[in-house]
Amino acid sequence: MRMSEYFMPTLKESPKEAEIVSHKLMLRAGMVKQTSSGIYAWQPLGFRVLKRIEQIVREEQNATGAQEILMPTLQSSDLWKESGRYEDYGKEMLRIKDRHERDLLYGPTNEEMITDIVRTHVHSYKDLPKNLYHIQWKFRDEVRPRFGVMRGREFLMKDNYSFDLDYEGALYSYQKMFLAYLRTYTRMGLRAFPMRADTGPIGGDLSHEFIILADTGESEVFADKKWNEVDLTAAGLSYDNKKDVNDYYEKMTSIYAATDEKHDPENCPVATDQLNRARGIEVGHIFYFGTKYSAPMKATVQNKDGEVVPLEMGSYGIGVSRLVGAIIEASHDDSGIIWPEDVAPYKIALINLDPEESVCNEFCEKLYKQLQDEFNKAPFFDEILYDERKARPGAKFADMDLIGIPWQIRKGSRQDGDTVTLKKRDSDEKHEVSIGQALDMIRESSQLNKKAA
Ligand code: P5A
Repeated sequence: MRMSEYFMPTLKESPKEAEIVSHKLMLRAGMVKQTSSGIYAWQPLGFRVLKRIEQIVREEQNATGAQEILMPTLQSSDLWKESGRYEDYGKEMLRIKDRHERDLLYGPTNEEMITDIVRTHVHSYKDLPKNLYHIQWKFRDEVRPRFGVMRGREFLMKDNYSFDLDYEGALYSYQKMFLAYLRTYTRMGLRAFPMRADTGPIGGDLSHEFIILADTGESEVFADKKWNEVDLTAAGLSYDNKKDVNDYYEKMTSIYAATDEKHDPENCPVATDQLNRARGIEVGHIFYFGTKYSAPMKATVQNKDGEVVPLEMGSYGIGVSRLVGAIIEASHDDSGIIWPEDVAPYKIALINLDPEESVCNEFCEKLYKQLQDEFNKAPFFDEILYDERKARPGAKFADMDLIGIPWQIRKGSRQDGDTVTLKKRDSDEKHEVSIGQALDMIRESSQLNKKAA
């Protein structure tokens, strides 16, 4: 993408309405625009990051055997009356009437709708287990939408729903998701801790939140200091090996960590001096709730003995749009955002410092094509941002640091032949090297090798 043509409305100053650093940086980088309270339009740079996060979530879900579907944003109130949640959900639910005066609502979550879909088609234990997910916009009329996309009213969620014959099967489904979540956050450059949590309006009594630590986090969290050393990558395990999945889950959940709702200072199993107290952002939440929806909604199957039993269910959510803000909270400096490579809107920035000088300009134009040929996967995932604007070098450096592109190649007319400056955004290291050496250094980075392969 050529910066001279790009729609990237960056701002020099932090807008007054933004209270936390991720919100400030998202506005300054021109990623989003608030269109009403807690509702955002995603501009090109922000949209690309959102799509990258969505794709990582999708790949990790598919790896577990979960199947992607798409349910609508608008739902009929009838199903919610069946489950009993229509009244319970209160003012957070946006209620709408159609021209026939029928009650609709903008879905805050989809337990009812998926239960209805599954009860229509699944009637035998032979059809189980099933795990279905979608990535869809939700609406919750939050009392206090704030912190930009972090607590929006309209927000993008990945939600899936598992259906099993019995408790044992449901627990295995839960544990696979637990593992998949750790892998998902790791790929985004995050350390997300699984913590025992309250279930709120979703229900059930087994639930974990996935929390990343940040001073601006909305929940207070308590965790055994042992967590500082724990490997959260969940690497090397197969989802098909029930015992391995179970052992890993048992190991991780045996180390104490809880959010404020679940932490009981009187009965905390960890000594006070062994306990870390911090603030955290909830980037995911998983629930096992058994037959809470299937029983009242009569979603049943026949078991091996011919008995009709309600389905055992769980649901699993990841805050896809919240993650954009959460990653920035975890990864920034005074100059701007530092994107982890796999979620960066572009992997490589080429900064042409003298677009009006013909030798420099020709070099950069040729290099731009070469970079696109080597690193682009598909046109949609164009990896190269090319700054060929006629602007001061300082302004160009500041913009590239603000928007956080991981690899930056600078070329000016004062540099001989094929010498360029390669800058790494995260470490701020700069290397004066030949373009060949610069590309070797970029290729050595494992993620880019994978993409280019
Ligand atoms: C699980 C999937 C549920 O809704 N039903 C389907 C269950 N869980 S949850 O904890 O309420 O939400 C899942 C994740 O969505 C994100 N989230 C939000 N993101 C931005 N703005 C909001 N207002 C908001 N509310 C929830 C969180 O990351 C949460 O973990």
